[in-house]
Amino acid sequence: MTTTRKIIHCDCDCFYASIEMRDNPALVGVPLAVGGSPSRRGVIATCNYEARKFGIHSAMASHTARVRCPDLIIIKPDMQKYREASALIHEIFKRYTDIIEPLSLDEAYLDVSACSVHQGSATLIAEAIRQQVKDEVRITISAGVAPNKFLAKVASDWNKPDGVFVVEPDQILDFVSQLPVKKLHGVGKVTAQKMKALGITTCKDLQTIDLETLTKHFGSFGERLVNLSQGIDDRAVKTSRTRKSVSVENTYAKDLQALDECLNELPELEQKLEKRLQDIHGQYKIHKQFVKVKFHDFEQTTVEMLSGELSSENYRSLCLEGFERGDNPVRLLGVGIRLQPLTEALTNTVSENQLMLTLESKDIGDE
Ligand code: TTP
Ligand code: MG
Repeated sequence: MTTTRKIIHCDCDCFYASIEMRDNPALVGVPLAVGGSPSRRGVIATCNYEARKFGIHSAMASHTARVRCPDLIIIKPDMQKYREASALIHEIFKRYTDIIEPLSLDEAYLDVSACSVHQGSATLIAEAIRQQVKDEVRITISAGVAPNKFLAKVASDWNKPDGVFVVEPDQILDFVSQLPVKKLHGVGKVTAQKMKALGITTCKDLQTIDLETLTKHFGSFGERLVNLSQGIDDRAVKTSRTRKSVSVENTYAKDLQALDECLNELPELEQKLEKRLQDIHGQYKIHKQFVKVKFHDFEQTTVEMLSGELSSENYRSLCLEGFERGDNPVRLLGVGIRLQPLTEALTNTVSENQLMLTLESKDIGDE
């Protein structure tokens, strides 16, 4: 059964950069990025739309960004300011509904099905939110309005920046049919490539493939693909996120015999973990780090410690402790972090670095 809801997905435009332009008008109209220093292997957190014309984007090395646009101004992130703006925006959301699912500091789903303001028109509510953010926070926020989360998220990107796009229930099939499969949640580069090989590039193509074939190629994701390709998505807006930890692990073809061999594997695992964290940037603050060790005899142990950041040194000492518990060859190593949702973090005072799960946190320069 499908549920009909009124969902708004709100997403600020070039969030960190918008705040910086708001606070320093000299930065308006010129290419601007927020991120780490090019000279210290820094990374771009975001950039304004002028800078995007040069092909600059989030997670790009600041050095590369400078090469693409020598006039680019790069400023250090000021997380405190961004958190304050985020809290103000959240207050505006709360005027319309309590069913809010923040995805990051600048982005949230709102379920306004039960809201009676503006005759219950989600379109008018979205416009009111956009106007209030403009008036009270002095930045722009784009919105997508649709009967479900998937379509609302795609829609908020449709008329960015400073835009709104509405998908009415009777427009769903037309809207979704034109979408490239890459727009589907869960379809990354590899899956998109696999689909391309099967002649599938848009949702319209996907609609013509039967469930059996999709299951054969994409496993249990097949059923979800059938639904998404028709614009069906029954996920509710969740007010408190349930994810508690993120981890990556590796089972080795040949057991690791000594502690040194284990320590040598850590950098690769940490890199993988950082990659996973990019997907959920801004949603959580790091609470703990842990290492999991499974020994040759299948005994397994997990060692953890309180920590607000991803520290390689911590992983080394956790690994040492774990290894010593078994003192046996190791067949599997894992590294991970335990998380607290940002909603909790927003109400606590948290230290500067705790919220920054993204790459740039490691390389903040001081230009
Ligand atoms: P986004 O909403 O992904 O990007 P944006 O708001 O800068 O631009 P857009 O107009 O396309 O929405 O991310 C919100 C903020 O999160 C962004 O301003 C900076 C931060 N961020 C990072 O620190 N690292 C990243 O890799 C990304 C994607 C974002
Ligand atoms: Mg944004």
